[in-house]
Amino acid sequence: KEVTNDDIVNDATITTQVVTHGLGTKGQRYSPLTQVNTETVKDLVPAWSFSFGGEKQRGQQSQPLIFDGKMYVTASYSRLFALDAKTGEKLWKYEARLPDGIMPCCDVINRGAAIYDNLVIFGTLDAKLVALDKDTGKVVWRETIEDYKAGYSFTAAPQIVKGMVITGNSGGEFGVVGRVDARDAKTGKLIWTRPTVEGHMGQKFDKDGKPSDNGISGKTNATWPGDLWKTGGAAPWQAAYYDPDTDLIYIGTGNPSPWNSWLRPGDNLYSSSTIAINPDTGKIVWHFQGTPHDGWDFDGVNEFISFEYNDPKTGKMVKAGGKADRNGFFLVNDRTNGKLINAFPFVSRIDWAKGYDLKTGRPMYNDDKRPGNPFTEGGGDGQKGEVVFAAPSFLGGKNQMPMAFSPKTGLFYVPANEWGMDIWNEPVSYKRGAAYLGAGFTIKPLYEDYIGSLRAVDPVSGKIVWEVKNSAPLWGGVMTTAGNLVFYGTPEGYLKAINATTGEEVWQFQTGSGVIAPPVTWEENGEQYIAVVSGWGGAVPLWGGDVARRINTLEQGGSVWVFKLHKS
Ligand code: PQQ
Repeated sequence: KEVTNDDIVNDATITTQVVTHGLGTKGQRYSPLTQVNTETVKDLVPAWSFSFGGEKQRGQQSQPLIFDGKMYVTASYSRLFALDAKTGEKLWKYEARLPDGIMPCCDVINRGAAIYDNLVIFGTLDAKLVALDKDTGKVVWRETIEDYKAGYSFTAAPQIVKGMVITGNSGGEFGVVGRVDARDAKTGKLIWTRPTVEGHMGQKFDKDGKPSDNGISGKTNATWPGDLWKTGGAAPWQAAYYDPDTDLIYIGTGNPSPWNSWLRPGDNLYSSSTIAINPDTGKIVWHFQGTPHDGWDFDGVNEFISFEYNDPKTGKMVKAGGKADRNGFFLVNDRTNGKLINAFPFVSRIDWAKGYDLKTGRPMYNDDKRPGNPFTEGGGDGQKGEVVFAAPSFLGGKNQMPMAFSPKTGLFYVPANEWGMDIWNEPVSYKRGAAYLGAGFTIKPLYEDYIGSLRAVDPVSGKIVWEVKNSAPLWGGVMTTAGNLVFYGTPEGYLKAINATTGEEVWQFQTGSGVIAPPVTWEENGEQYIAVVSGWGGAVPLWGGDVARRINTLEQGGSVWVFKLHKS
């Protein structure tokens, strides 16, 4: 049995499989399954667990895929396992041979694979894409995305759109050039490439591999001074999503390089933005920049999730997209043209801006919360600019962990974090393959009793309907179901189920290590299964400053857990 384009496009409603990152290419992470619901969830028990083994117990962020009774799940250090979805029995394993010099910024994680035809496709930390025969694990094709020695890496899950595999790249902390690529999923051949830093030319390739320019990303040099656009970052390091209705690919772009914003006056397009790309041409149809001229490492890579609502004033249905931006604001845009409809905080404290002007779509900055210019302040010695305290921290009101949207409740379920940072600027110059920040920082908690908070967010009213606080920062994705449940994991090791309308906790299970990955669900032979990967790691223990110290008792791991209802 092979995965077809229909399987991909209809993944959100086919309950026997999970063949896309996001439980559907729109990424709503909503399942219509109801067997596990607010009444029955108390009987949810483990069906099996599988250990990734090895000495390489590090952060595990993979969203498993399910097809034809098999699970395909990636693990730290660029590994991929095929398992029997019912028993957990190992069918095969692929382990990439990684060179010594890989440069992932934030742990050796991977967020999952894509599956198409007879292939399971995933990206490796040395910035390569590998397609494996899904039945044998044998390599069918392998392509290099970019040179890992220049700081490129790959951590995201690829997405399949119209038979193409869509990927971005990582490396924003090393002055790489962000890029979205489309490849023929069956052969790995490049179809188009779309740089996400203004000034770089995109290309489309014909059947014989002959390139033609498909437009420059904006005007050359208009928003970057001098040569800085050549190393501008804006890495789209998370998954792309696709809405068949608008026929647009939506992907977020990361921070501009370097972090020190005084070195790069201007908006620095298309950093920290949502961009909508035509899948046939690879051209940018619209962009919305959440943090123009970012000075706080507010990558805009957070997922842009298509949803519909009825405008309370006109009663008309609006084709919207929602994004819980790393910068602390929940942004709602018209997904046909990018126009900003609504912007409101989803965290309790935001220092860098007062809000957005809905007319212009631009943030209203608090200028005194931009870390100071080392060349005019802090003694003017050119070494260290004025330190400012600003919230959210650079790890964001939300980071890589994807939120979920329930068309049933009309609510987004957002894994948010409350923290701030001391941040300052320093001089820096670009050196290939070296960190390119020009900034220093220390993350600090805002509150004694919690950092994480799962929040039910109404995208129309801008209200937080309920929240469940968590001591450690939340770092795992969310799933919601027609059983009126919200599932998410915690660094403390729990997978939890919450009543989607009330916020009441109705179930939890201790997985033995921190959960920083999104759960999935499917059914087989009339039984609903729920799976999540467990294994603490990611950016927080590496970059979390005072917060990392507060939670340094958490243990690493590496396993998949699968649950179903206990039959009495
Ligand atoms: N990855 C994590 C993680 O997995 O926990 C957290 C982060 C990344 C960040 O906070 C980043 O800023 C970040 N930035 C880039 C980039 O700019 O290229 C890549 C990644 C990544 O690939 O994981 C992260």
